[in-house]
Amino acid sequence: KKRKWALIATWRMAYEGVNSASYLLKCGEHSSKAITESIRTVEDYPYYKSVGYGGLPNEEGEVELDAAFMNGTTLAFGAVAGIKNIANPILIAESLSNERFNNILVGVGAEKWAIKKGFMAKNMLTERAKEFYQKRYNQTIGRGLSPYSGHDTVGIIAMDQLQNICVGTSTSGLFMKRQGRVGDSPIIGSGFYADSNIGAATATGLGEDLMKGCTSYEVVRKMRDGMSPQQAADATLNELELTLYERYGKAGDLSVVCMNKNGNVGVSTNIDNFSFVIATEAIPATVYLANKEN
Ligand code: SD4
Repeated sequence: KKRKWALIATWRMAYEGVNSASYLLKCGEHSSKAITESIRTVEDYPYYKSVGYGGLPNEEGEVELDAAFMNGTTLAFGAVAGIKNIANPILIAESLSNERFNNILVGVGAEKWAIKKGFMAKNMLTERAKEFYQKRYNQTIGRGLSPYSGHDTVGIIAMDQLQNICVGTSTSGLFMKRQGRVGDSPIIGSGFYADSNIGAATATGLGEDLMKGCTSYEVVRKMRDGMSPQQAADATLNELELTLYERYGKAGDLSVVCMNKNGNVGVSTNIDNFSFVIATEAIPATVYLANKEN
């Protein structure tokens, strides 16, 4: 069935953003606007500990953020990694997607460019995130356990009424990540990919494992080769998980959401209670849960 417009997003935290973006799409706005506005909403909300303002700090106690944007009609993309003290990484990523060169900027270079372009500087570390950091530090590193768990990236795919598909991601990455660590979220093909002639995908979970499978590109490739969104999402995660088990005897958390050019969606995960949000002209923004296959 062909949708007029559609949105799908990772995690419940995307709900408010998806809800407001659904009005934009209903009014005929471009999907790029739906992505930047919805992700900006998630970034600005201080209580989401894994994205934007209020995001959790790295090992050194600094909030370093990753974000990306891709326009599936032009294949233009932009991304920032390890950016500090800038209010909305998604807006910087989107603006970089309009450049012919220098589409991915990291750290100081990304910050300089953002300031030059007039984006807002902001201290992204909140007292609440500091407290949480300390608590989690004591519970994990303090007890000799790995801190690298519990991490959510917002990834949103939007198709507008002219069938333009755009995708965006934003995250503070792995909790306690090393300074300068870059995850899958700003890496084209891994954390996100969009081609309006085929569809789009975006991933969340352990970046180091998601990158091994070029997860988002693989989902889109499988849809190009004829799979439905659900088949493509399942097959990609099953194959990746199998590969990881073969080589390492284990796999990190892996989840993916995708959409084809008709606005039909698919979701796959290897965890329980992976929440995601869908909105189309037929269903208002709704939160669903997916579980790993047995
Ligand atoms: C990362 N994939 O930086 C991100 C984190 C994430 O759900 O998505 N967590 O590895």
